[in-house]
Amino acid sequence: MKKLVIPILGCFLSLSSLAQQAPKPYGAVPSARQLKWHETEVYNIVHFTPTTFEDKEWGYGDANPTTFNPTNFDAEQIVRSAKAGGSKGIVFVAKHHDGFCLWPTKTTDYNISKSPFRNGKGDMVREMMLACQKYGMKLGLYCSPWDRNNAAYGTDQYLAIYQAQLKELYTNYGPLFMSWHDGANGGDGYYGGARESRKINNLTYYDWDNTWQITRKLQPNANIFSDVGWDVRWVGNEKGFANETSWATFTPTSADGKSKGVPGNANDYDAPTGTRNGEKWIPAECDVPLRPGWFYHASQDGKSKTPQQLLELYYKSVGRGAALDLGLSPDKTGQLHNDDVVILKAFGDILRKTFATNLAKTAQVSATEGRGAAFPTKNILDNNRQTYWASKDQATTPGIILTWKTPVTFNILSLREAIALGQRIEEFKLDVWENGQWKEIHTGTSVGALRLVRLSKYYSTEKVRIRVTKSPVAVTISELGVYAEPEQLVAPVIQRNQKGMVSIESPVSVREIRYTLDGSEPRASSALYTESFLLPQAATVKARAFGKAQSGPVASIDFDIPSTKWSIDQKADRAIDGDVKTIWVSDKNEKYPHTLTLNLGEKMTLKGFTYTPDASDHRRGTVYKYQVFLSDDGQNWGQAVAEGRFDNIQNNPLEQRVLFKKAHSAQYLRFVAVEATDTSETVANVAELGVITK
Ligand code: FUL
Ligand code: CA
Repeated sequence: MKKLVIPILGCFLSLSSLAQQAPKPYGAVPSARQLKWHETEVYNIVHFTPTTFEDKEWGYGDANPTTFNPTNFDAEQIVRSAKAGGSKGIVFVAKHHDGFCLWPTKTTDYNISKSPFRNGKGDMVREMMLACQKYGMKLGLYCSPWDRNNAAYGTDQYLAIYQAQLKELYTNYGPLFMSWHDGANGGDGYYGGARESRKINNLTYYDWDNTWQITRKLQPNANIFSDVGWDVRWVGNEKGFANETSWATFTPTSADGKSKGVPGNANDYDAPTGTRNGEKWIPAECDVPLRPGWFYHASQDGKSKTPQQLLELYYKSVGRGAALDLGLSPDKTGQLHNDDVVILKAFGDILRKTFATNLAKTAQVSATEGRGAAFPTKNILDNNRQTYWASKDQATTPGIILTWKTPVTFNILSLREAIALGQRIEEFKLDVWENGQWKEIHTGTSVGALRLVRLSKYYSTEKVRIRVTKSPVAVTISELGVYAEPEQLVAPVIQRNQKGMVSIESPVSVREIRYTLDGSEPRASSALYTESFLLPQAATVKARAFGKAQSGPVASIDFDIPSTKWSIDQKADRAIDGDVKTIWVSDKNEKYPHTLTLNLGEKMTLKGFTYTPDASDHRRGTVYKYQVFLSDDGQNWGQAVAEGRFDNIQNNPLEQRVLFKKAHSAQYLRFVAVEATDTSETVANVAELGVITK
């Protein structure tokens, strides 16, 4: 071994004799590929296919390729906006469930060359790749295993087609940082004109063991994302966050629930937390769309998450050692809606401002039970995740103290472990110096790649102490930060109760809130909100907070007629009380179908209906197949005026808006829940049932 020689007090000592050994790795550790992925933290999945032009979430696979005609597609606008939003990569959906390939593939005619885009000469995957290269962003690709267009889907022939698509994508578009695979649904589709339901076994049909070897061979640095691994696991929900305690280690459970392994079943009980001392290093990715759906819908304009909501998701995903994969959806022009561009920029600005100044760098740093000169405290402030401070072996409760000459004001603490040596810390406490003594202000758990503590208020202090209180082995800390977030104006929360009273409130204190009822943007001259008011008719309420020099983001809610005069059977008042948090659940002793009959109190012209499912964590009975009937008298019912399925409702439990083929006049509406997303489920849930009259 080559010995480094450094002069100390005039004599020469070899560093290797001074240096302590590095701590032994603990448990499962990340691969080099995963270590790179951990540095990505925020990236964006982009959905843009014929499904955008059909205004759907899941294309059936029968859209004519000529409908795919973006007038102004601009990969650079998308990538630039993503980057402004703090993102370091794009996962481009090269093929979604509808089967339409956005590159000129040899595997199927159902591809971009048959569309008017760039006169049939276009290759959108390539344009995305070039834009990513230009802006220094990583590229990943998602090619949906479920293909609702392909005639071979469900048969043995399809696997070869799918694998050939992966080979094309992994060969022609440069190095990828991720190969992204979703839950691989099977079910009804066009299938070359068959229009039938084809069920497959998600765990065996795609032969993942061999299919993923294609990624390993052609893209050795691409992290394989799927429900449970190999490299990155789904966090188990599409809400965008991991649990407060979140381990990067994971032991997936197999399909039958009896053994362990990948591929295995995604289950939302384990995935958000991971497994302490799990068999493999498989950190979580939290995917969530910026807008309510993964695809663009004009009806969802104004409903994008606000920069402040994104910030909360950031702290609950990236700040818990996971990644945030934020969905972006270009509109029919082929660009992101300007509202989304503005939101991303504002979100990115807050992140940049917050993390620009690490107050810890101006502190004097001391530590207890350190491992010696080879692992100095300065390693936690050098912006290098590989260098770290460590405690002695056996020292599992060390502390780090930061001291400033004059008090600093902060609300964020950031900690990283040297994860190449495994995830070690189980619990730590944060203290501030107040009135001549330590005051404990926070207890945290798992750290791993990153733990961000966002305190509920700002603290001013001249001393901060971090105490590790539980770890099975010696502790490592690779980076430490103390930050202050800039103060913000937040979108107000608009609500209307069953009596028709609208209230508008800001989650943080603001000078004033102004609102409009005509769909226009609230300005400094719009109506000032002082107290709740009656809104007996359908209207769009928009509201925004105004600060000293600037205004906040706009909150917008499209209210239809209020439910003041309505009544409903089955004791289902919770389904019409205007509150999505109160849920009606059908009688446990009854089986599907479940029926609710709504009396609107008077005859009116109905254009459609809405169903809002329970969105809570451990919900049961999300309705998938439905029928709707209308009646004048509650006795005579004609044929169904609407029937179908709520696309992707299980993973993304949003309000579903269904328009009838034509408007009907009626006083009674009957909602029939035909089947749940889980076909073995017996109960149905309804958070809200409503009508569309506007
Ligand atoms: C899910 C899909 O079913 C959605 O349509 C979307 O692509 C989301 C990112 O993954 O599994
Ligand atoms: Ca370091």
